[in-house]
Amino acid sequence: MTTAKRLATAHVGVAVGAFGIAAFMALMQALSRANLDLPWRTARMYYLSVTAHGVLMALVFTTFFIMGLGVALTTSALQRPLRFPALGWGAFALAAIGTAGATWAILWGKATVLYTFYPPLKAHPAFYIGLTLVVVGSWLWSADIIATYRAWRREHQETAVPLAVHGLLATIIVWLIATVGVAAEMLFQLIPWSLGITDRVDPMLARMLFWYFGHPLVYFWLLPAYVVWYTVLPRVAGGKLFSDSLARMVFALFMILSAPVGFHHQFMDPGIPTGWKAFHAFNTLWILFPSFVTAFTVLASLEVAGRRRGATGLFDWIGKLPWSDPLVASVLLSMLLFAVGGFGGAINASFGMNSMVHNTAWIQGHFHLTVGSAVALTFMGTAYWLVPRLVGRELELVLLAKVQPYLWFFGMALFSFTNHVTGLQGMPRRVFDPGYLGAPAADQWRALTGVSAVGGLLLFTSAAFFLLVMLGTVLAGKRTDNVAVEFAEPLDGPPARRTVFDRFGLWVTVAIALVLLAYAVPLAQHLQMERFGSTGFKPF
Ligand code: HAS
Ligand code: CU
Repeated sequence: MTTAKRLATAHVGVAVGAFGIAAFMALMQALSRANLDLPWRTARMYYLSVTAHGVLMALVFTTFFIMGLGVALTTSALQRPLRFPALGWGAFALAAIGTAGATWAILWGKATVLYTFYPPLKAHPAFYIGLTLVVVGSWLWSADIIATYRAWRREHQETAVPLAVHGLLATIIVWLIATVGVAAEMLFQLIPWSLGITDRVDPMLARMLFWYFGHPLVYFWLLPAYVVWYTVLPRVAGGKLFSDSLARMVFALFMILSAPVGFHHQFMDPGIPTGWKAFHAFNTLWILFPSFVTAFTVLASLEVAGRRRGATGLFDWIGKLPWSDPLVASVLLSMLLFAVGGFGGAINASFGMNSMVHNTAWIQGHFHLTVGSAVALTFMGTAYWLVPRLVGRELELVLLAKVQPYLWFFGMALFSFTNHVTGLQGMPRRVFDPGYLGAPAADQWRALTGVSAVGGLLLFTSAAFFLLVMLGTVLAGKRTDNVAVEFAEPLDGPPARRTVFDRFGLWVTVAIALVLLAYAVPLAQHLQMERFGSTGFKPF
């Protein structure tokens, strides 16, 4: 096993472990929402569990999986080892230590602040410092991938970088720009405050910094999934990538448009002028475009695959796709769910309509179709393809791996669609009491929350299948030498030389200019106001 493979395996291992704990928490929440009287059911347990679920799924599972996938794909596509293997291990260790600290704080009931950790809710310093270490670890990982790319570039001055690495570098650029915001929030606000160095914190500034980070964060999750859709899926499905340059254009657009949109999470917040919110709303509508292009390009690639498998009619290529392959099924089903989730995103982003859905169950419906399906289901499918190649063993318990994506799909459909509906009926998100403190509509919501709990059960079963397949493969899979990581070829052949899409410096410059345009004035205005701040609250 090469160092890169060992490092990638370690990352995926932590990711899968975090996923397992988080999935268990989710089961308890789903049952608790359906008003099932579990013996340990209290508000304190509920919020502890939701915090653990959100942090471990959305922040830990994703980040570690992306770091592992990044190492594996970069070294395979560039056909060279990591530039600084020790740095890679250092990054892993730092992120793992940080995760341990944050997880300890949550599970010991010292950080019941949910995954958005909005002040004035206050957590133990280990929570904030732990998550900061995860980010610092991811920065070191980014540096290593960039250094590996630059070493390759020195020897290939005019060649286009392999598409998978293009997408990963776009991911890293989005991430580096985004994390400036959360680093500032942690270092200047939350860490000194939780350590008792300052006694007040400005929640509005914290929310601005958080959402400056929080929206591009979702594309940090999504872009690696897109990398798999563009560069791995067409090959496994037996086709070719429909267009290499469209894919590069998509990644370039994400580099520049991911950040200047954060106020679409704060449409209902006071203190931000309406004009600036509207500007972020327009930018958000622009960023729908690269996902529409992705829907087109990936579907076209799948059509190519279906036709190469013998389809001749208008739609029979859909049936010809290998729907029983775990990777292909995971991605196709995640795309179907994402089509609905993306549609919901456009509604969220439409300034006025946001008032209808903000802080309702609609939002958890939305993000379980995006990060919980487009991303998480794609990552699980990717693990079925990648882990055997990392550990040199065949996939074990294949039947479970084939069924698992379908269980996830149906579970998520039941869970998310019902949450969209109850959200429109006004059911708030993040409220523990299933009677909603006597809200008259609570009876109306009850049947659908029951259905969503059934969805939760299916999802938990699906998650358990995934864990069994992973454990089985690593421990008992048949040894194999068939470990090559291979990528889809573009229909029109690989690009002859690097084009404008490969000029990362240019995209970074435009991205920074757009960030300044979208944030400099509202941030400066906010800082000029008299700010009183708030002391901390620890409800549990
Ligand atoms: Fe979002 C809230 C707007 C995408 C995650 N989002 C959230 C939150 C999360 C999240 C976690 O404007 C909650 C945060 C919290 O806790 O408060 N979101 C959007 C928009 C998009 C979008 C415009 N979100 C994502 C992605 C996420 C994610 C991706 C995670 C990975 N979101 C919002 C807004 C809010 C929000 C507001 C704040 C709401 C509020 O009030 O709090 C877009 O990027 C979506 C683009 C996607 C598409 C879909 C393309 C479809 C494809 C598949 C096609 C497949 C087909 C069928 C056709 C346009 C690529 C295939 C057929 C076969 C045969 C297989
Ligand atoms: Cu957003």
